[in-house]
Amino acid sequence: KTPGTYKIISSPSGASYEFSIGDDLYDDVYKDVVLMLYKQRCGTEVTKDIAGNFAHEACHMQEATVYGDTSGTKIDVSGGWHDAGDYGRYVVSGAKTVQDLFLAYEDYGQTADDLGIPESGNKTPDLLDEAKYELDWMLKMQDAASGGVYHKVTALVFPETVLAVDETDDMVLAPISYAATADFAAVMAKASVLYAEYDADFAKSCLDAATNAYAFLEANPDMKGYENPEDLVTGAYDDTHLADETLWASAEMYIATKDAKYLTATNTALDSNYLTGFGWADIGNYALYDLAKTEGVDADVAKTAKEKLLADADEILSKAESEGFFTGMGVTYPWGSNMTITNKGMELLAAANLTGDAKYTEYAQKMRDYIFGVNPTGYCYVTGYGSLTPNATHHRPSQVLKETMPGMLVGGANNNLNDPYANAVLYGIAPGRAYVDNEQCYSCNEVTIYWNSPLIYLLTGLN
Ligand code: G3I
Ligand code: 9MR
Ligand code: ZN
Ligand code: CA
Repeated sequence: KTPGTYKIISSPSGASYEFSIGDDLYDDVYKDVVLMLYKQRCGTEVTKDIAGNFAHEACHMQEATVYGDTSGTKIDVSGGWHDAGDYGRYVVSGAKTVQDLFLAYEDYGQTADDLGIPESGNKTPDLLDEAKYELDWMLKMQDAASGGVYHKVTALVFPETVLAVDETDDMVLAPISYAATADFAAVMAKASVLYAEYDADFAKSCLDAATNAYAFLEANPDMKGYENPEDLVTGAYDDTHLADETLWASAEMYIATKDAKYLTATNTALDSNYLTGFGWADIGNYALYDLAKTEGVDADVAKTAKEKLLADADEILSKAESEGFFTGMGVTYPWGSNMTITNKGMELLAAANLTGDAKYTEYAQKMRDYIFGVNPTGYCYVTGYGSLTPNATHHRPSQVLKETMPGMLVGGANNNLNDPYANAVLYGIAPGRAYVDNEQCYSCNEVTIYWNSPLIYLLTGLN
């Protein structure tokens, strides 16, 4: 209980890594994990005073062409965050990131205006400022005529290992997708509620855009999941289960407007075969949680949502209790397992918020501890922190600069060995140990905005 730096020495194990006891241990890492999003900003100057060597001039200012369009029409879709170690900008992963920031702001009154972004001190909470950077871009990704939202903007292929300003290939807008449009409708509807007190005009444009996107969903109920056209080989974010996307869009439209039409849609969606989760693909919990916690929601709907979310959280808890590292991952660590685990932490905190039961919080803490080193590899999976920390991430700016950007959560253990390097060096290794700190191992050592964002939620809540 006495603040200080310690190690544990035992026989026959020897000495542990040094560790600290204190009240403010997560303050620095919190700021860095948030600032990672600023440093991923595209289409604007990223300044040296904040980003150090990761500063850059406005990148990816090329106007984009809609895939397959030969008319010569070019569209300005500058802005948003680079998704990951690549420079693509994808709507579904961006929406998850934004929603996590929204929840951190909303659930814990995280109104800090001093996190060190250019908008700090402007009297708007920095988490909302950072989210708005992505929302402004998302608004450009909507086709005004149909309301549909383009799935992503990237070049046709992933860039070489170059800085953002040096990816000068033509930008292509992938076809409109159902998932992108639904996720867009959901976060825009929620934005219309959250920004009302800070920027009424912006809030209004968010609701208009959400309404227009929702109309697209209604007009295209049978649209199939997004698939990359053959010659467009950047991230697919492909998902064939779209009932959860429909649920999320309907729920947020209902919450934002209280319109009976969206209540009916929400009820219909709650009866459908949707998937839970706080991921980029399985996202039903975003709807369930907001329906369960928001005042003024129809009582039956709120009750159903709460029961379903708690049943899911209890399953996470019981699996977690049965394992040595308390994550309940079993023998499958998929690509981005650190997101799976931080998402579980989010869900447990959501359950704690709905019930006041400290058991959920205790296990949410264990999810955080796994990320910071209580795991089978001993790595602290956040760059720049811990005794053993990733130093060779699949993150193009870090690779080119030969310096690891701090505050990035890597993907972590992945026993599906989804890249050649992992296949070569991790074959046969136990699932939770299937991790290697190597730049080539993009299926275990890349970083993304939506792996950082559930960590932001978790750290905000636990703080
Ligand atoms: O859904 C199944 C689940 O049911 C199963 O239990 C689990 C274990 O096998 O697999 C799950 O599917 C995985 C899916 O992600 C959803 O988590 C796939 O195995 C896995 O291959 C897939 O990986 C995704 C990867 O792209 C390849 O599509 C990652 O989640 C996703 O984060 C990653 O995203 C890339 C972008 O495309 C491009 N930018 C970088 C980014 C991060 O690497
Ligand atoms: O760099 C790419 C990374 O962002 C993606 O997550 C990953 C999977 O889609 O693909 C990476 O790009 C690799 C490509 O798929 C295959 N050739 C090697 C590329 C990495 O150097
Ligand atoms: Zn860029
Ligand atoms: Ca601010």
